[in-house]
Amino acid sequence: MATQSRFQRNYSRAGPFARDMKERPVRLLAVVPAYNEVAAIGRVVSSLREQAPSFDVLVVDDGSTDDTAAHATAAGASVVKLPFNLGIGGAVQAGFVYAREHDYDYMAQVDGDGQHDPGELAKLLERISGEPAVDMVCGSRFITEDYVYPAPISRRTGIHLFAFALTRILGQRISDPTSGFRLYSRRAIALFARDYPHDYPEVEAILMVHAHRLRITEVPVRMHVRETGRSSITKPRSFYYMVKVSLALLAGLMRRRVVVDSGEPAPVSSQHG
Ligand SMILES: Nc1nc2c(ncn2[C@@H]2O[C@H](COP(=O)(O)OP(=O)(O)OP(=O)(O)O)[C@@H](O)[C@H]2O)c(=O)[nH]1
Ligand SMILES: [Mg+2]
Repeated sequence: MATQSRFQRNYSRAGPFARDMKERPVRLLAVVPAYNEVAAIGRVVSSLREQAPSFDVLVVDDGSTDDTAAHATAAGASVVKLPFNLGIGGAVQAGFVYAREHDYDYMAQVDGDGQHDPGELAKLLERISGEPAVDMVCGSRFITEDYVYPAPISRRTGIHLFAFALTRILGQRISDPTSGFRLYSRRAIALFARDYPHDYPEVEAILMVHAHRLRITEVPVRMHVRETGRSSITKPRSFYYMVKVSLALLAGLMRRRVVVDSGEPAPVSSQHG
């Protein structure tokens, strides 16, 4: 069934997703990074089109060696085919660049393995347009106590460790920092189109949002476990994941960034001579 958030219904009053009579409709894009997801991608695209029909759907085929791109096209998605495998970060950043170049107002990120439920995008939309305004909304599996995400204890422990660290750093509760089910505002799209972590990017991206003084929040969602394809976090890669992401967090904390508030002069100026 097609879900429509309060946000969408409000904007619908003056025409489909029109903010008011003068402004253009709000443009929504769902980006699906996909690497060898032939078994799931058709279903993911169809369910996005049925359950989140206000979103355009872009599959970023990350150099797959199977028929992921063909199945995505057949199901009705636009497809950007990367010439070789960049990894999740590169694939998602291609989505940010596409969203920025095509002037989208909000971009959702949805996994191509069927773990996320497109029907729940309505919740994320509702929150991003609510008060106070935020730039990034993450779907979290760990907010409500009446739902236990069926992940191995080792995986959950890793997630909770990063959640603890980010909660301390940001000064607000972050419960699911590895979730790839996210919605971004224009400001977040612009930031990540310029600079997005390439390898296991989700945790580091939250730190970036904080460092650039954008706002983030979470909403509770349910997720399914991956049933087909191959996870990027295999057993041998788990150790690398923990070390790499921990180091990235430390480096991110030490990194100097030019942060500009609206009205401040440009941080870089050019001179003749
Ligand atoms: N494995 C893998 N996935 C990629 C790559 N590039 C893009 N992706 C896609 O990125 C999304 C997230 O990757 P996953 O491996 O599912 O990461 P995850 O959801 O944290 O891990 P699982 O819970 O084990 O599925 C999926 O839609 C992948 O198809 C890549 O180079 N390797
Ligand atoms: Mg997954």
